[in-house]
Amino acid sequence: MRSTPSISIAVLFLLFALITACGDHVSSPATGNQTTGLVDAPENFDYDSRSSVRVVFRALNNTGAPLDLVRCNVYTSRADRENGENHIMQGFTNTQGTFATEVPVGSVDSVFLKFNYVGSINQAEAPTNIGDLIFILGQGVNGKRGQITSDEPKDRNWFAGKSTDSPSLSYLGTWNANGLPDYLATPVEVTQGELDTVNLFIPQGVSMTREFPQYFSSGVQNNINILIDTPLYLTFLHQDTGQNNVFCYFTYPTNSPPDSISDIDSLTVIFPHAHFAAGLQVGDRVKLGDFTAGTSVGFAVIRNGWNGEAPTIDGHTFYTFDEFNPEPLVDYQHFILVNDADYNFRSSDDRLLMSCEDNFMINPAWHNYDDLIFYISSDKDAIDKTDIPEPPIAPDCDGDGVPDYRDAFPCDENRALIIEWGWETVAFEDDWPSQGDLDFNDLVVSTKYIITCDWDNLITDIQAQIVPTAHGTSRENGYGFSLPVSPTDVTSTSGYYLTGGYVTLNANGTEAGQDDATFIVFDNITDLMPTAESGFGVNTERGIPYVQPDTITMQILFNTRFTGDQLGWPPYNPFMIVDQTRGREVHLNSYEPTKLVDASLFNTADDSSDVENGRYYRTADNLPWALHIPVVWEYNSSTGWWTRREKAWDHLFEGEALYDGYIYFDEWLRSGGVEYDGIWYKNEEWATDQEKIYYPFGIGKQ
Ligand SMILES: [Ca+2]
Ligand SMILES: [Ca+2]
Ligand SMILES: [Ca+2]
Ligand SMILES: [Ca+2]
Repeated sequence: MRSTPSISIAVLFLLFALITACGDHVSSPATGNQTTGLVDAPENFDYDSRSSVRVVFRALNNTGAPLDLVRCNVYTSRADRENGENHIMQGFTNTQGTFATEVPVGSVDSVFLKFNYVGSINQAEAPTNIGDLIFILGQGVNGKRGQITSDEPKDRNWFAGKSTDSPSLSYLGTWNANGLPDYLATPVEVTQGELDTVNLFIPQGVSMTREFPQYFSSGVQNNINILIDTPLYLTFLHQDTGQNNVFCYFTYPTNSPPDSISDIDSLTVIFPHAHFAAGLQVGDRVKLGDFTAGTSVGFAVIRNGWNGEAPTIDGHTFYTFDEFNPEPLVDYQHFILVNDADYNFRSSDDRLLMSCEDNFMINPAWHNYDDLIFYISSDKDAIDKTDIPEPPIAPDCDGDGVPDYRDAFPCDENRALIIEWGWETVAFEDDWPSQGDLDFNDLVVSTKYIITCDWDNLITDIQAQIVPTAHGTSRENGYGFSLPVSPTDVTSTSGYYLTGGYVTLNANGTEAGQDDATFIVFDNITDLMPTAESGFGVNTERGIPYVQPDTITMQILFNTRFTGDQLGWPPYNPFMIVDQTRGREVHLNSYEPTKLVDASLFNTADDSSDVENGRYYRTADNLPWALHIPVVWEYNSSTGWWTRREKAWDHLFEGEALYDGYIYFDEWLRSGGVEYDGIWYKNEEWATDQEKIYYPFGIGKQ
């Protein structure tokens, strides 16, 4: 059983710390003898735990024409992608249809990519260890259509259904082994303008009943009433469902609609397997037939009716007549039909857009009706468009070219998207230029950056969320970061926490006297996060109650716009200011100090910097004073606590050397980052001595 130090011992520690008034209280380190178990790191080792992958998004239509201003997203989990949250990178395609970016991937094995654009295969999962990822809309990653396999069939018995009636099936022709019709008509080009209309008709990830109540008002027509003899074609635009659906039509005299499913003689199969996995491409179309005036055409989707060889039918079928649908209590609408009025105004034929929802409904507001999307084309004015709603025109409130529905700031011309960089950790040793005890807990800071860009992917402002999670020292340390741009590029800075009186700011909140824009987040951790009466530092000692950290939120606005490559990426160039001595600043190794560093400290004690040659913050053995770890504790908004995240980094108990807690750290060093890269810092049994790694006392291991 773990023993708990008594208060008196803790008080003694505190007194000792106050008396010695130096950093770590555990056997104040003599220099040079702290590397037990450690070997040299290679001269050129950069300590960069981040792995990154280059991702190139290419948005093209079905004839290869580029699609401009399509939003591209990168996530590190499938759940984030499905929720549209925590995108680690976002950007818009340019006029060539391209968005290319470097993406930090930490230790994740795969990334989840998505175009916010219907009208093709628009999402993919790709491993992070295969080099550059090129994701072409509609074609998958690196030519591999890996994301188009169907889901396992889901439980089909949620509802018994109102009716066990099923019409018979009839066919327009044969199909291949995947269910692709042999009777496809000549495909048509689907232009960006048309795809934009489809995207406006069915924006990604919205509740259709909430956003577009006009599609659901009583009296809307979801069937096609033919006024003039015409052929009808159905053109495939999009599939966003795991179900292997069968898509069908049926006819009836306009003046004698069916009263029940048993009034429908047969369903004619249009697409036996309405799925990209069948080999369907955007623009593929089928001629339904030639229809005479006075005929009406309805549609039906048989949920998961493709059995791998042929269409089948049962009661899990959704119709354009709401009252035939299987939900037992309410006649839910599963289809949306809209009049593509803009196209019809310009064109010599007519077009209606149609989409459907293939899930059984409990609440329609939960659904986005984008499981299958088609358009229906006819001769001019051949279809009665009364009671068929029109989609909204695409408003662009701020006129930046990004329509409101895909502009994260619809009425702000300076902003169009948000990149939410994930939480990361920076951990410091504060004995610099002496090596110290290598517990790397003298200041531990979690950072999250929210980066705002305009339509051209240029950064307009950043929000820094900085959470000091621990300080295992008696020194009054501060924290800041710098950006490789001029202080005059900054309009304003807000949210910093300065109490020490030794930092001087310019009017725009950047630090005075700097060539690079420098931001001091806090200048004295002990004001921000005071040491408890019975403890030494905060959140580094066994038996001392955990202190919930505060979050400092800083807003930095730029008056010049920067690319991500110009500004760099979080955590930028972070540094600690030791014990309120402005010149004693500690950076990640090889990162340049700011102009206010006390350069006389370089190459003293254990520091072996070579300022002329850009060598900074390394010992003779190439050990660092600060580490950037691309994972973190996680804030749990329901408990209000920072809690352990599985596989995340936790800092060490006071005085425990990092290499004793994380047992593969030294192998990572020795190999110059080849061995155990991206995993040495995982707080898992195999990689750690759990006795040495901090856990929140009073909360316990989770
Ligand atoms: Ca806009
Ligand atoms: Ca905007
Ligand atoms: Ca230390
Ligand atoms: Ca310490």
